[in-house]
Amino acid sequence: MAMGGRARGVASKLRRISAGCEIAPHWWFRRLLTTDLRSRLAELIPGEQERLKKLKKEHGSVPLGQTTVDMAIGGMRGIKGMLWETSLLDPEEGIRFRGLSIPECQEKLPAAVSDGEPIPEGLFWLLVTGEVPSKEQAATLTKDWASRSDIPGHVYDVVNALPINAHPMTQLTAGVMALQTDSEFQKAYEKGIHKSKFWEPVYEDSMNLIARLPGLASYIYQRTYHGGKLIESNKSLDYGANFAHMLGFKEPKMYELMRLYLSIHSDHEGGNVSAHTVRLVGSALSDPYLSFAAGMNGLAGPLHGLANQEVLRWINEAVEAIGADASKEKLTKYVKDTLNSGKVVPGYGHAVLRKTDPRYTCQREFALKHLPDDPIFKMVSNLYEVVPDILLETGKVKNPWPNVDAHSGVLLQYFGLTEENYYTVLFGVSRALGVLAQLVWDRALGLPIERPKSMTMGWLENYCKKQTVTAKKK
Ligand code: NMX
Ligand code: MLT
Repeated sequence: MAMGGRARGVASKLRRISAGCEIAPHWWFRRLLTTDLRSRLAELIPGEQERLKKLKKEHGSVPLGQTTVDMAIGGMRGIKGMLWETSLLDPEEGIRFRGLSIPECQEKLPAAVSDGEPIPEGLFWLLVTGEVPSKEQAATLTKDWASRSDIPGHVYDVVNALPINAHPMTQLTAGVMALQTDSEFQKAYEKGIHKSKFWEPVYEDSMNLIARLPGLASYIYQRTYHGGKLIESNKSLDYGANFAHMLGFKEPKMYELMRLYLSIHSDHEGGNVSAHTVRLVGSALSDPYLSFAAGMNGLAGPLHGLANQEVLRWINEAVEAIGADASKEKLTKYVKDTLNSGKVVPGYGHAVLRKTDPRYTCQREFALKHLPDDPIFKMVSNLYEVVPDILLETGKVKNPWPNVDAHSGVLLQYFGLTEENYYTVLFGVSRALGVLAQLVWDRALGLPIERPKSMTMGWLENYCKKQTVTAKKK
């Protein structure tokens, strides 16, 4: 069997070390040997704290750009105002998780099957440490999460108190709030924990929450759509496959889809609504459950995570109205009718991206590999041919290209997960990986409470008048 990229890297490093060409730094061996994420994190934190201190001391007053009135009234677009370590978004190239693009993650991170998709455990290790984990390190996380995954009975009671037709995202946030009774951070804070140790219970809460989300989310699915049958978790499966299993799917390709899905939706730097909300709420030292639930309420908005549900509904309506094999002319009319009725075209556009989202591209590649002849996939491809030009014609849309949500529904539907109102819950389970990895670092780095300055219209008007007078005098 061919050696994977990481194994080749390790082998060549070992060769260079044993040939005396290179001295192995002690941390390099530790990095390979430590299979416990918390220990590895504890090793990394002091260095990162020093790095931040140095950055602040040496460059604290370097300006990062100018803020304009447009930015202040336009959703703070373009303001560089946050530190976020786990990922960085380039408008042209898309997301990089700790420096790795999606194809690089697919190549380097551990997979469950040969040439398969990365498992979320590997991605989480990468997000937390900045290091590509070994298979053993990722497997330790699988076990660790499985051991933390039991859900207290009252959580089901809280979810069950909601009517069956409550939106699955409402059920999810209620369930996460019910899990909060187990918060280690809250207990430790009440006991007077020293702030240098905040990250420890935040790590424990984050790991427990991530471990319990698939159980909670799959219960919501079973309860809402399949009569409430609880499928026991299969602890021999990895996180993504076990989640698919608890949702009631057995097809190995669905396991692969879930691994890919949970990996690519995890993080999209810090400014998006869900991530920024988790950061903001966490900055008040609200525990990870409170912070994550708040972020999920933001993800539930149709301009953010709920767009995946909107996309599939919109596509299914198109299939009904004009047929799955509709001509480009008919599709064009359908898209224009959507715009003319004062709605957005779901799954298209982005606040930061200016090219096709690589998360769309990798899902397209998955479809080309596993469902090339699916008529709905073909419609998604045909929409790609017509939507961007129509959006450009409006003269106002800054990014006419598809985002992650334009493609996810068609894949899920193909494998039998047809209930589109549930899709944002999947997004939420994945988003936990990124925002909670960062939340641990927020506390480890001692980031302060967030509090940007706001202004009234009157304040802005006066300020701008004064600026104009001063400019004229000069
Ligand atoms: N369909 C119709 N109009 C659009 C679209 C679209 N897909 N995208 C942007 N516009 C409009 C936007 O509503 C605004 O109009 P107005 O001036 O009348 O208010 C104008 O174009 C300029 O907006 P932009 O600066 O291009 O986009 P902005 O950064 O404000 O918003 C989104 C970004 C993502 C909210 C927007 O593109 C959108 O509403 N897309 C459709 C919903 C969607 O797919 N959301 C999912 C995003 C990804 N995610 O998972 O979170
Ligand atoms: C996300 O994944 O959070 C979305 O693409 C929205 C964003 O980045 O603004």
